[in-house]
Amino acid sequence: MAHGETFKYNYAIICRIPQTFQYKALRTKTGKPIDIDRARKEYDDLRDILKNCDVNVIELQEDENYPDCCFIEDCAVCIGGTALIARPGHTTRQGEVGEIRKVLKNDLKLNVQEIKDAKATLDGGDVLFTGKEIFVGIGKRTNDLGAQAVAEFFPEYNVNLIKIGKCETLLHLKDVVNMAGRNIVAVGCGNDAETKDANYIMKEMQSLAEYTYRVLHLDNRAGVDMLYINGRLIHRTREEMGEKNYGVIDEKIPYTRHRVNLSELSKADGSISSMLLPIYKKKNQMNMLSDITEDDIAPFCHK
Ligand code: CIR
Repeated sequence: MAHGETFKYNYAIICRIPQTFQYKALRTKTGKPIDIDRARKEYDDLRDILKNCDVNVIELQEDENYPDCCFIEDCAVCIGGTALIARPGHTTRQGEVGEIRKVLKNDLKLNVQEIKDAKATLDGGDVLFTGKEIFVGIGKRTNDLGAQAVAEFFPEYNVNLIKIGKCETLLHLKDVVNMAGRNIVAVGCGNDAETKDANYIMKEMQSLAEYTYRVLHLDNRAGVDMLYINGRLIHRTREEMGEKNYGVIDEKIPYTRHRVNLSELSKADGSISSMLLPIYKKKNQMNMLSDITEDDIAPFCHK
């Protein structure tokens, strides 16, 4: 991918929130009940922000059979014109990929790839693309085979594998690290256990990385929940991340910012990036299979 094309997207696929989300969404912490109307309002706000970020928003109908279907990021890894269909690590989510596959293949005509090994699991939320290389977290949702598939299907990038199984505070790698801009990695600490996990991830990333990045330190998970897209940063509200983090972002990020409250969706472990599949499709990218044979071209070849 050419340098100017990283973090540049022209489509974003999102998926509406089903009614079943309210009581059946997977949650690592069962605490306060989810207010579905508020969750849908958060989704609408994010959709409106995306529409202001120079992307064509493709909105999928919710599927009541899949309470977590709004967390579409976990269903595929899309980098450049290639879309690798994920194999979600939680059984209740595995069927979500069917609809996504159709859109990526038939509507967007991307180069869609499948992981053949039935034992592999891979959630998109475990894959961090820095624009130059890829980090994959192997833990609760993604296993070794799933991570190896990322390396296999994106051979043009250095793919670094990080074991996150022992990080109790992490469901996905991107709960703790996200890109805040070109070459800027944001990392989120928090309570003792969160800080321990964040320090471990940063150490691993630093020892594996082929490139160097600036690090933006934030002191809670809401602070690090962000998405860099088309030269803009979408992040959580001041109220959710606190004054200190908001001040750090104010000071360090000079480009356009959009704020979204995600407090209901985050009760089911949702994050900004989890809500969309950003895609860059070259205008005239066509997947044509040639049926020309050697015999057809032989008369035109001078030996
Ligand atoms: C789940 O447990 O699968 C959903 N409730 C949350 C998924 C969030 N995905 C992500 O951050 N990539």
